[in-house]
Amino acid sequence: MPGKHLRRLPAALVVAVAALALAACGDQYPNTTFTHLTDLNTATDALWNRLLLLGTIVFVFVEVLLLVTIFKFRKRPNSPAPKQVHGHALLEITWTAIPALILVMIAIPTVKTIFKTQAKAAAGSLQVEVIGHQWWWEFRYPELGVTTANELYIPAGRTVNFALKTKDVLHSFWTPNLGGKRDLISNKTNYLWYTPNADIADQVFNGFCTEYCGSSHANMHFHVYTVSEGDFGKWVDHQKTGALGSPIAATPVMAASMPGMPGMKRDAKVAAAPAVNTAVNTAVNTAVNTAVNTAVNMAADSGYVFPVGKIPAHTIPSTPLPTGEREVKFDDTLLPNGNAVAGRELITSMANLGKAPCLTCHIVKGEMTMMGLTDNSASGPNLTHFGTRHTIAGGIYRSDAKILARWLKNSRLMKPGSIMPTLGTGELDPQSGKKLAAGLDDRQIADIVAYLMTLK
Ligand code: HEC
Ligand SMILES: [Cu+2]
Repeated sequence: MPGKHLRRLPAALVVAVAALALAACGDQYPNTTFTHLTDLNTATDALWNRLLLLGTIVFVFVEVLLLVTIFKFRKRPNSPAPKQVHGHALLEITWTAIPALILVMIAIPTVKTIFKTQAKAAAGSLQVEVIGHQWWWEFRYPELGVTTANELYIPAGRTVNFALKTKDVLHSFWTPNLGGKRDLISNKTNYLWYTPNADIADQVFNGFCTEYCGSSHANMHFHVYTVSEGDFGKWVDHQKTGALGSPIAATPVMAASMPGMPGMKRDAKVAAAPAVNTAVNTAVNTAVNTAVNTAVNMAADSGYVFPVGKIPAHTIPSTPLPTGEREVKFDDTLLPNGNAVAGRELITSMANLGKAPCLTCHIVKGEMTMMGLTDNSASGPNLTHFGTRHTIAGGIYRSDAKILARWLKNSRLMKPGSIMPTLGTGELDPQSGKKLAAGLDDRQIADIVAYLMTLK
């Protein structure tokens, strides 16, 4: 009986609406964008509220009118033809004018907000270059000589101006809690700025790529740490120095403009690198090894690092180690005995050993073997202060020895599409379908892990 079902409809509707309203009351939305944590999100939220209110008024008005019309003027037996309104000038002007007025009421706050948030950032803002890579984020502070990856430090209370660029395809930069999102477009710089509220120091926020960019798009996260001005200063002072234990004092990072063909520049320099390496290596190795040893042994002064204890659970990467076909097997008992000095030797001599040298793709500022390479020529994350970062691989894994060892052995199983090659001996490279004949064994990887962890 259709009538019986119809009578139940209003009750079902009430239940559905109530369920929806209740669902909105939960606070299970740690990545919500409806916050007032920055000026940008405050403005966006105010606009959203205004449009939602206007939209709701229009919706209710139109629906009520519609229902009234349907019921009141429905066809009855013997009812005469209704009065026709075709050509009724007043009516037509009215129903054109009212929507126009509503659109004006929507347009004014929208355009105002667009102009406000698209204007140039205030002079004196902190400049940060955001460079998208498949599939990780590079963050540069050109005025401060700092380059880092996947973890962004910004001082609470100061406006930060992001210059958004990409090294390859389109990406999009979004920290829902703080603001965004804006695209990173090839051969063009986009800008985005916001001011984290002064009272949100010591917090961590999730960031995401929100423009499909290839096989590991979903694995392209980052984290934002809002810190006090004082802590930010300490962090910068340390990050701009060379790696701990390195023989070279801090050298200013090349002002970070993106060269058109970074790959070509790198290749030329890499070709010249081995000769330089051998000459300088011999000269400084002893000194460096002593220094690295010292760095390993002493409680290293790594400036300010965001304290682990203050990182909320929802911002800690929880990607499990791959299992089944994608599992990377590693002898974890080797890790506690990894030798940092041997690891460093290995990294700096891999070119000579005929293996894929880490330093063709990575910068460790202050290492002698890095001479001639600039930040702009690196195609992988800057590792100078790798040990001060809490996450790796586009923020999808925690940085710990077990995970790192498997990453070095076969990153392509750990992250689909990874540009970093498979490096473990006998490992299957899922991209070429071939097993790697000459690579690193577990012992060597354990040593490299130990070295990387000293890069505080
Ligand atoms: C062909 C270039 C290339 C070579 C060679 C290479 N890497 Fe990488 N490496 C990358 C890229 C690209 C990433 C970023 C991958 C991602 O997150 O998707 C990466 C990521 C990493 C990371 C994680 C860094 C972070 O902050 O997320 C570490 C550590 C690392 N590489 C160490 C090494 C070591 C050690 C070697 C040599 C044994 C090496 N890499 C060789 C390109 C390279
Ligand atoms: Cu993406």
